[in-house]
Amino acid sequence: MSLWLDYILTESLVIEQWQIDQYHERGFLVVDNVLSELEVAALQADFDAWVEDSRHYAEPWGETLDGRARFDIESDHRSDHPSLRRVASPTEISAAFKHTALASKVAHIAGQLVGHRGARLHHSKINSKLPHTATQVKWHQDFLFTPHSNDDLVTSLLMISDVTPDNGPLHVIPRSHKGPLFSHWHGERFMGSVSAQVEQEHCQAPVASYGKAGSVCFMHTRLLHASSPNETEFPRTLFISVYAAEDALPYGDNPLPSIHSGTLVWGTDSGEIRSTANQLKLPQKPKGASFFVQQAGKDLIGA
Ligand SMILES: O=C(O)CCC(=O)C(=O)O
Repeated sequence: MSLWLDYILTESLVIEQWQIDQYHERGFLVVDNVLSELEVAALQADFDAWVEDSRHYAEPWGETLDGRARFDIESDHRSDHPSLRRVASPTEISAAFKHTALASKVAHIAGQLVGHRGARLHHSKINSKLPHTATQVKWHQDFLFTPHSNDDLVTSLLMISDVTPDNGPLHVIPRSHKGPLFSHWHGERFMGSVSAQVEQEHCQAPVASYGKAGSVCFMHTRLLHASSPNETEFPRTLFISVYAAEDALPYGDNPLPSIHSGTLVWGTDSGEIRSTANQLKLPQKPKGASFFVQQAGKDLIGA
């Protein structure tokens, strides 16, 4: 490598080696102040407009590439109590979200954590818990939704609002990425969550991940995680982008296909495929607007 190229690569590193080591050791890493107040404000403004829109709908609405709804609402949604829980692929309808997922420090840090030669965006979404809303996420591992030929995938969860220990933060099981992949099938149905027995045996010592708006939790794709409803008056809004090593070949359907899926966001494209040993049953894609319907046992597939 030339000295000049070496210099450019070193200068472009945005986290340090101890942070990369911590991510690999614990399976997650929280980095504060990844985005500036101005950058977060642009994301918040677009999101606020979608929440205002949601007051006019009683069902999921909008359309994404595969014909499913872009905006998904919780069962407690009303015009005077908005409960917009998901915006799928916001990069397609907002310049601010597109820039964040494809060209910001979030993408560059994800690239460093994925390692190897480069990283691609796989999909993105907003998960929102507005004040006093019921949305919860059951224990799961992301890789069971997005299997690839190798598991060098990282999920970045950018805090658009302040996330506190009380407003429904993400909970993770440190080091669980070093353990097995647990089936998310319950009998003949893909439910998008681990069994009650796995939860009992492996999910009893969770750690909350929280921080100021602009912070990001980077999470390994095998890490067990979940979150509870928001019973506070403060919103909890996350912009979630999933990145895969550029040499990881996706298996099965992308659950949130987008015109930006597969975009190289860091490093180079080697043209190679790398495989690691994993065994799992392919997921079912939800027929409804998002995986929340699968976890609630309300999806039509297999019903
Ligand atoms: O929104 C959350 O709290 C967790 C998000 C999550 O686990 C997911 O979308 O896979």
